[in-house]
Amino acid sequence: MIAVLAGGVGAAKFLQGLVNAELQEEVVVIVNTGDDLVQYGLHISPDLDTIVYTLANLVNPETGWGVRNESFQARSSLQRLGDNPWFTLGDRDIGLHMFRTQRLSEGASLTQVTAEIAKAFNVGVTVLPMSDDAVRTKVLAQLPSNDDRGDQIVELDFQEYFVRYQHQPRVLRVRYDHIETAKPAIAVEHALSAARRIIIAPSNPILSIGPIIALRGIDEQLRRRAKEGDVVAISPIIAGEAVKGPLAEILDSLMTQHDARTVAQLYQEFTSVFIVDAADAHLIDPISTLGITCLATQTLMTDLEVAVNLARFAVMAQ
Ligand code: FO1
Repeated sequence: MIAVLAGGVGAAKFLQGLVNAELQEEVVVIVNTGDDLVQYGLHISPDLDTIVYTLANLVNPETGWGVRNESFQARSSLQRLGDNPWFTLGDRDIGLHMFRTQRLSEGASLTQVTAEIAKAFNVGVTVLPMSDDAVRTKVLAQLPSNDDRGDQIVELDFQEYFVRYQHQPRVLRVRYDHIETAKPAIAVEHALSAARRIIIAPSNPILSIGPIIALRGIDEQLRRRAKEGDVVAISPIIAGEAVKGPLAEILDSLMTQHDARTVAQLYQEFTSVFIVDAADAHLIDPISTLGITCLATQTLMTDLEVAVNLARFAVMAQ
């Protein structure tokens, strides 16, 4: 079994490579739910959904999230009613959130509902939310001076920071609300001990992977598996730039640097092998001094073939 720790879009592309790599091995993906939110009473799990839609070949290729060929009638109704829906939900996508919300209200766990969704969408991997408890990522941010609240420092819910404010505000701190009391889902702990290899996908280490590692006991499990040489992480930074999203700015703000080595430092205790892009081959030596094996290959997943090659590389890397 191969277990993958995953955020949204970057992880989903990597998983597409992994399922197409014909490895004849079970794949279990453990997904961040710190980005989850409730909108219009609906429980939305963006990272889980991005992975399901991508593996079901239904994802919108332009955005990397949401459903392709969507309609937005519900959104039009909201606008007519004077609402300002800053979080875009397409009609088909809303159906999925309605199902999840209904099943949760009936007492099903997020793990159960996610399994039902993955089955209905014919996703060939086991998709696990990191926890059945609500952990929520909060971002302490400096609002821009042209904002209504003008130049203030405020704590934002993750999607407010990411979507409403278009990840423009400077990030001063990130915390995971309820992390002290939340438990990892039981299936997550089982997967991490049963997997012969654990791969940390090229996702944001602070916003996407951070909440998973911060769950009680997961850090210990990863430390132990890393010592045994079983954990491989892939850098989401290439030549000092994030492939997608605000990672470079966040690393700069919180760690004062934003190259692949900065990410390797964050994963130092939790990983045995760190994969950087060929463009960062000059970082192999500096990263090796952290006590991690560092390897370089093409990590920018421009098409499925590259994703398949990267997945094979990560599975074999030692
Ligand atoms: N990202 C946006 O930039 N704008 C949106 O309006 C938006 C809506 C949305 C709806 C459902 C969903 O599953 C994802 C959505 N995303 C949107 C993506 C999401 O905010 C982020 O990609 C992840 O949370 C970060 O991994």
